[in-house]
Amino acid sequence: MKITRREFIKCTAASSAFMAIGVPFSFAAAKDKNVDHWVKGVCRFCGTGCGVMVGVKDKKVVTVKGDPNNHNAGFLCLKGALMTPIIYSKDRVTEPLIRKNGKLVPASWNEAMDLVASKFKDAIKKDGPTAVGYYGSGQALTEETYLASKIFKAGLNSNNVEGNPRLCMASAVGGYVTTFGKDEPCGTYDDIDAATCLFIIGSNTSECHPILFKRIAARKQSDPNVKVIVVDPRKTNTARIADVHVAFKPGTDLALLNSMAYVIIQEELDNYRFHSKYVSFMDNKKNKLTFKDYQKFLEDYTPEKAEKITGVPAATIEKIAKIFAESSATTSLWCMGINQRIRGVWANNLISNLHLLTGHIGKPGATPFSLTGQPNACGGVRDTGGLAHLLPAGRLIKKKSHRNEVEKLWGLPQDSLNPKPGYHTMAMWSALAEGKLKALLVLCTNPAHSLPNLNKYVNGMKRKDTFIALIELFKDAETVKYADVVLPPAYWCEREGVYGCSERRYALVEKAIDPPGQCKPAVDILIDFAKRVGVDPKLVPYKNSADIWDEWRAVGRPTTYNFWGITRERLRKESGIKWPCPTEDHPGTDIRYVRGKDPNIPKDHPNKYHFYGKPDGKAVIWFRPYKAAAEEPDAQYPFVLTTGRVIDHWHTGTMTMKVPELRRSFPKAYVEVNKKDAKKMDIQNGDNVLLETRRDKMVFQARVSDVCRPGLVFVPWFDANLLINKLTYDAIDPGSKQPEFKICAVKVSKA
Ligand code: MGD
Ligand code: MGD
Ligand code: SF4
Repeated sequence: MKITRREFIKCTAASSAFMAIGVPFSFAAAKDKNVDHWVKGVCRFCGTGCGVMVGVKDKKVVTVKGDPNNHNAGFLCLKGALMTPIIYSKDRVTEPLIRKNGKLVPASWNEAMDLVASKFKDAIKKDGPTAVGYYGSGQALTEETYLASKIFKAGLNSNNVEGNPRLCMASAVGGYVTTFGKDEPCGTYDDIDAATCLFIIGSNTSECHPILFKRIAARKQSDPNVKVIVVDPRKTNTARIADVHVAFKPGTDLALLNSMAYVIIQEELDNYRFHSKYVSFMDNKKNKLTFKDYQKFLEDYTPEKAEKITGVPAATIEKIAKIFAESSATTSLWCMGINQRIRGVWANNLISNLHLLTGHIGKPGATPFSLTGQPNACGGVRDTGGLAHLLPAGRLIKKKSHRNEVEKLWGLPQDSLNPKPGYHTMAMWSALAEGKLKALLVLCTNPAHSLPNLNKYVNGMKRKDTFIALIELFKDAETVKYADVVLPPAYWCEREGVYGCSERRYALVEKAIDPPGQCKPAVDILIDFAKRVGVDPKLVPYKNSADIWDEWRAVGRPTTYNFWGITRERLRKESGIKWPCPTEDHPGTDIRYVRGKDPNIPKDHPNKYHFYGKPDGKAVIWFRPYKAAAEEPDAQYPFVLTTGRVIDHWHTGTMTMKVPELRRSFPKAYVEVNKKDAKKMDIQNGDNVLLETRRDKMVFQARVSDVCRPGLVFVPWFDANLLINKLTYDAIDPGSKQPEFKICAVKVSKA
């Protein structure tokens, strides 16, 4: 089905109109006559993980439509529907490139891989295994991240395995693990359809998870009693459908959430039967405390006190707390407004606190649901243990019993895995800047654009005595400028592998076409790398990515992730399966931690709820005090700068800028300024505005509106010509090590 220009314009016009309320369109109804065959896959972009069907004609991808059998029921947003031109962009890297005399020049695979291997071997010989590392992505396939992590941790004895999920989901992982003892959400997208209150905090769902927003909007339309609360300092498109939009002072979520808990208890809306049986109470020092202690802790957060911190009227805090607690089923959804903060883990805990306090958990429509950003941050990186402190399926590097279990599964001698966690992302890029890390393999991420406080880290990338091998799709990606070798990968549907989205759903991306030129699947590149660098061949015995999947199933089997039943054959037939899924005839799991729903809980378990991640089976309500952002506004830098996304661009724009329709809708970054602030500074729409932080300054065109609350400015970060990350701050959450992209102090003036 090749869509004609006329049909497309009709579709996009309809889409844009629908997009205003976030309702996407479906190509499903279009005729299929110009397609030879359809191949099943998953959208390349966001963590919603929509199922797609890729239309192939004459060995070329000609179109993409929504998979009617996946959770998206055939719908896609524009980014998903318009993926085709990206595949055929003239800017693809189609042959290996190596830097000679400062310039990247074509080389054979052999020459390029020999160079990469020799640099890694030299670094290890000179400075030991911690002088090398891998920096990956929540967009790489599960097989790729699992393999890279195994090659470095088991093959090279280096735990320097990180990736962009550290910039994204680390606080959510920290939140789930500290509250429930296990990572990943307990509910699924189906909860949206059953919720009577949707509490959306720090998520612009409409632009960043459009197909889920469609579901939220549909739910609200279906029942007038459904209430939507949006907590975001900007009046985003998501906020437009809110019954209550709380445009509070950025960075004050902790005070607001504690205050909601205070009101819930004060109004006797807590579920005592639930929390007295299934919850324990703990302070920051991990002292076990009581419900009474919790009440006392919350006295610092009466609505009146919280009003002073958050700028939200006490009556509004009371109102949203009551809606949250009184609804028959509340689902919370959150994303980067919560995670990208120096107290991101705490903020995650406090959202779960509200669910544990009210018992809004483990029932259809009632769940604390962290939205994942990337299509495979959950399945690929969090689950396979593709971070510096993790081993596969929730195991920890620091735990001897976990290491020993993995050693056995990987056929390694006992106690051979390195017990010391490697560098987390920001430490890794600092180590490169300081010359401690000598050689880095980078896959499917563009750090020279996406790291915070960029100047500092890019200076490190420029060092002559360090080596970066980059596996990258496009010549014009910012990081290519600093790479010593660039290796050409097969893209998305040019190779096969699994993606795992926000709702624990694993789905297969099937190969539809051959890659262009000399491009190779990353799995092949990694295996070649392992062989040349001297990794024991027994560690990489795979013939194809399906072999890696089977090993990964076996490695997950002894854990509560247990997805043994998700075989490749099933993935080919079904449009995704949600783990745990212990056997081949198991349908997958919607609700975790509830007897009869979660296969990890024996049918005869005495308790209905069992939080098996914790030794006592109880989830934790944490006492987390309010703490301000790392860099609050002051007299010199009086505004807050926040950064985020727009609907039509993906991250660093390397892919979406290749799609004319998407590029046209947002050709350039801009700065959103509140009307009242603009008036005071005599700034009109389209004027040049200078933004200056303690790290750098840059000029953007103004968009004057009431989207940002006064005192806040917003810049989208997709534009490689206006790298806003030169201005952002790299303070990190001490628990999750995730940077505070969402808040820094800035001076704003008319340029
Ligand atoms: P952001 O725009 O980063 O997107 O998805 P979101 O987190 O929804 O930030 C969300 C909101 O946080 C913003 O509206 C901002 O105003 C708000 N915010 C800022 N400060 C605060 C605060 O102090 N408290 C609260 N409560 N909110 C605050 C991100 C997600 O999107 C991710 S992580 C990825 S990796 C994907 N990327 C992506 C993309 O690049 N483009 C598009 N179109 N969709 C995407 N989907 C995914
Ligand atoms: P992407 O544009 O997704 O951004 O940051 P990045 O991961 O750096 O980079 C993916 C790269 O992989 C691109 O260069 C693309 O061309 C390439 N690529 C695409 N497909 C393939 C493939 O199949 N194989 C290979 N090898 N390469 C491929 C994301 C990161 O950014 C994230 S996840 C978050 S949540 C942060 N959010 C954020 C923010 O909210 N504000 C600011 N200011 N900065 C942020 N940075 C972080
Ligand atoms: Fe792709 Fe996300 Fe859009 Fe679904 S909502 S089509 S996964 S970008």
